Amino acid sequence: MGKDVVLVIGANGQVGSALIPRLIEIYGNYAVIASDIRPNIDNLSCRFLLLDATDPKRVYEAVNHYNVTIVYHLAAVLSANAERSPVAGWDLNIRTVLNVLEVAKTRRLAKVFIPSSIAVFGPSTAQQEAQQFSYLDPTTVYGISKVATENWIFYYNRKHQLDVRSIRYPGVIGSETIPSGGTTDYAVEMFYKGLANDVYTCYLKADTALPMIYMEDAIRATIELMDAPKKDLNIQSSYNVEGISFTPSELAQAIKSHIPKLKVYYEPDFRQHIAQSWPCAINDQYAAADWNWKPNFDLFNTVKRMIEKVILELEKKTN
Ligand code: AKB
Repeated sequence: MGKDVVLVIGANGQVGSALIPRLIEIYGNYAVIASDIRPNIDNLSCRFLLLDATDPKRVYEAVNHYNVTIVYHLAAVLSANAERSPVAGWDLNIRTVLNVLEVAKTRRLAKVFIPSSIAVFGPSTAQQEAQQFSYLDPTTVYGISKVATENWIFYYNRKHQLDVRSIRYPGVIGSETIPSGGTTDYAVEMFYKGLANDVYTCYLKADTALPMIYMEDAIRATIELMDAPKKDLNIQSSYNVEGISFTPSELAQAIKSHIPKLKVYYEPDFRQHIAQSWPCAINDQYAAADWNWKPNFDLFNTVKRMIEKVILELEKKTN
C-alpha cells in the first residue's frame, strides 16, 4: 500500500472500533494512527493520539506530524444527542468537517472519508425506498448537519479537486461497542440488554422499519468505496448504501428464535419522531453500479453473528 499513513478521527466510536483493525490489516500497524477526544481503553496495536478535532491547529499538527495521507473522519454527535443539544451538535459536526476538509486542501491529502447518514432524508423522501437524488428535508439537527456535510464534500471535491468519499450509513449493528446518542441504537441494545437480562424495553414502536447494516458489511462498504478507482465514482457527495431493513418486532422475533425467553416491551420516546422521519429502505443502485456494492448479511445472518459475538463480550465482562 505504498507510503500511505492513515489517521482515524473518532477512533473510539462504533464504526472506528471496527474499522481500525481492518485498516491495520491493510496498511500495517505503524501506518495507522487512531485518534479520539477520549483516551482509548482497548489494547490497540497501532499508535493512539488524543485529538480534539474541533481545533483546526490540532488537526493540522496531527496530519503534518505523522505525514498523514488518508483521513477517516468519524467523529460526530448523532441524531438523538444532537436533538438534546442542537447548537453543540451542529457546532461539533460542522466545525470538525471543515477542519478536516481545510487540512485536506492545504496538505493535498490523497483521500478522505467522511460518513453521511440516512438522517439526510425527511418527509419528502419516498419512505419505502429512498432514492439517491431525493429532495433532502431532514427534521433533525444531525440530519441538517449531514446534508451540509455532503454539500461541503461536494464543494471541496469540485473547487479544490480533492478526493473526499462518503456513504450515507444506515443504522450500524455491531458488537464492538454499545452505541449511544443515536436513534438506531436499539438494534444493538436489544442484543446486549436482552441477552444479559432476558428483557429489553425498546424506545421505538414495534412496527418502525428502518434501514440497517451489519458492521462487517459497513466496514467492507467503506473500504470498497475508498479502494474504487476515482474515475468510476459518479457521486461526489455521498452514496446511498442498503444493508437490511427491519422493524423492532422483526428483530425481536429473530433474536427470540435463538433466545426464546427474551421479552421485548415498547415504550416509544422522542426518538420515535426521528425514526418516523427516516425512510424504511434505501435504493443503492449507484453504489452497486459504480463500485459493485452488495450486502452479504441479511437479518438471519446478522442475528446469528451478533448473538455469538455478544455472548463472548458478556462473558469477557463477567470473567
Ligand atoms: C443515528 O441513529 O443517529 C445514527 C445514524 C442513522 O446515522 N446511527
